[in-house]
Amino acid sequence: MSAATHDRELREIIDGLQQSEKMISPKYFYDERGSQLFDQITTLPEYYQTVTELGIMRANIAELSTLIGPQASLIEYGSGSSLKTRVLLEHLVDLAVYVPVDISEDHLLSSARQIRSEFPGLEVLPVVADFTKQFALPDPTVMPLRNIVYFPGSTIGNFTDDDARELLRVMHHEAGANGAMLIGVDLQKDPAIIERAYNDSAGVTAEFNLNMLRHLNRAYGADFDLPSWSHEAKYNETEGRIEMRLLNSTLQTVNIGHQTFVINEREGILTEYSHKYTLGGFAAMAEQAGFEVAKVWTDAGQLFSVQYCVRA
Ligand code: SAH
Ligand code: AVI
Repeated sequence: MSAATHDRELREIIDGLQQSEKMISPKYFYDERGSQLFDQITTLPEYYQTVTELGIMRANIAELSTLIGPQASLIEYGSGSSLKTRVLLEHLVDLAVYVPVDISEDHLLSSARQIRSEFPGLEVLPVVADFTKQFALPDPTVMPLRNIVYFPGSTIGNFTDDDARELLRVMHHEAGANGAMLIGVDLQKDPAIIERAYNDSAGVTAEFNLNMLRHLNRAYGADFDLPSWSHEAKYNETEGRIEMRLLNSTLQTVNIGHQTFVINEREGILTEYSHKYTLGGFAAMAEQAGFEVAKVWTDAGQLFSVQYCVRA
């Protein structure tokens, strides 16, 4: 990471801690350990999202492949371990290039190496970037016929509606006139199912949440007293979202950069929203960003959806 990026991120973290409710962006979950913990989450029995999305992709891959067509450029936002992408890579016809974009540098680069070894004929051009900021896309060797922006996992739900619309607008621009977006969108359902997915019995989500403070201590020189913090995830029915917080149990002083924060006993830090959508609600948001939802696939239980969106 460049010194300029480090300074910008440090300012952003300090700014979040200065808000009336302290908050830190969920992108700070993802150092190498955070990415590994997320991979573990995807295998938990309570975390229905990954297995359901994978099932939807596998069940509909022939239709998906026809819609995407040959010689596309596949640009994936927040690619992580590119698990679901493999279904696409195995079936898309003459893919021109795969561009995984992720903030978690080491994890992205080792995933890209792995993909290259599994798909030797495919050009793989990883981009280490924060996709909420401007970043340059690499030039592929083979000219693609169209751009497919791929955004699986319902990572869109980690943004407020305003920020999500803004991100979708960027993707709309990236897709270009004849391109498309393929996006995984988690759906509203019985809140008990959702809360269980973020309060797993093995405690992996709690570790994932707490790892954010470990990451801030290690990479940004903070001194959070780790044993004082615990995990909380609650579904807010009014907002249709999980709200994840870290809760402090003992009054402490935390130094980061040149700032000092007094954090009270029982004070929390908001670390993540995970919005759950209705099909209509997501379509309206996508429309405001210039997309028309052309096709929606769901599972039998209507837990999750995969949506193919084109320019309206
Ligand atoms: N797409 C995968 C991983 C989802 S986890 C799946 O569906 O299973 C979210 C991923 O997005 C992580 O790999 C994380 O590192 C990445 N990420 C989160 N915020 C990001 C940001 N602002 N810029 C780039 N990558 C980000
Ligand atoms: C990446 N993102 C969509 C996950 C989610 O479900 O919101 C991150 C996560 N947080 C807790 N568990 C998983």
